[in-house]
Amino acid sequence: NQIPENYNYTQYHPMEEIYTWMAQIQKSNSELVTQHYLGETVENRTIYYLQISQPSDRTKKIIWMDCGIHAREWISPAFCQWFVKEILQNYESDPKIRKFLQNLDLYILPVLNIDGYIYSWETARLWRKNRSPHLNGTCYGTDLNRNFNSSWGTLGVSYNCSSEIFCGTGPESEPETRAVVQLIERKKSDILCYLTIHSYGQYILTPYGSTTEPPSNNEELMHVAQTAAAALREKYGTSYEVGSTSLILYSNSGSSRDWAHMIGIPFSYTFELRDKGTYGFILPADQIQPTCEETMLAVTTIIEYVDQK
Ligand code: ING
Ligand code: ZN
Repeated sequence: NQIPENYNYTQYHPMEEIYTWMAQIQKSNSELVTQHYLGETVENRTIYYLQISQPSDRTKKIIWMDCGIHAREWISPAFCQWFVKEILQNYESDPKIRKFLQNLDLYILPVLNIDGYIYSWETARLWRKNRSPHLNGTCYGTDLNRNFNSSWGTLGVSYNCSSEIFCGTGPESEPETRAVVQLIERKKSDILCYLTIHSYGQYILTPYGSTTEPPSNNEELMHVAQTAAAALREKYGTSYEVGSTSLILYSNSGSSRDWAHMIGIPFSYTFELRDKGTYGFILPADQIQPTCEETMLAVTTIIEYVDQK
């Protein structure tokens, strides 16, 4: 397999380069990788995801991972790209990867909130939301992680469109949210695991954010996340806290992770990558590699576990 050699995974990349990277990855790994259309953003940009599947006759379960739901969390798209690179580079030599690719398809969405990501590069580094215009263009942006149909609009949200946590005008009011929902709904009986990658804070968050009532498989969800956090820590000693959003942080409604679990996807987690606030969203590029290496260990731990189910 060919990984485009000129791509620097230890730098952050503007959206144009990520589009080119996606096309190159599919082109040079056409046996394994397919680039699919997911939908369109508010500003009519195309959202793609990559499917990594080993050719096979059997129907396989799916691991979903999305990155870049929040514009300023640049380490998140960097991790999705790193993850794809690692899988393609190592699946032949690494028996663990080979094994789970026999049973599982990986669906990777490198950047969901493309308009916001571009805005964060070009205009306002700390932009979080998408770029939907409201009140005749006097304020912009819905928090996509408050826009899903999971107790929408009830907790930890704002109805004011100038707020960072504006939940939108209704559940799934945003095209970016609907793009994810349509695909996941279509595939949900095959999806084992839903991972959504954010920063920062160093947490693996379990459902739910919208209620402190634990999900039915809470013990297993917690056990797997703790095992993943332990694997992550092995690499550089980075500590992650594990628990439900509502219990260890604060309550919020309309998150994609809550929604995914509520529609029946058993393993649903939010990752909050490095750091704990020293640099926050502006994580220096020299931390991309260690962050991605350690996160890789956590994510593959989860994937190996759900593969054994
Ligand atoms: N954090 C997520 C957010 O949507 C979250 C997840 C929710 C964390 C509630 C804590 C409490 O806010 C980030 N960083 O986006
Ligand atoms: Zn976020």
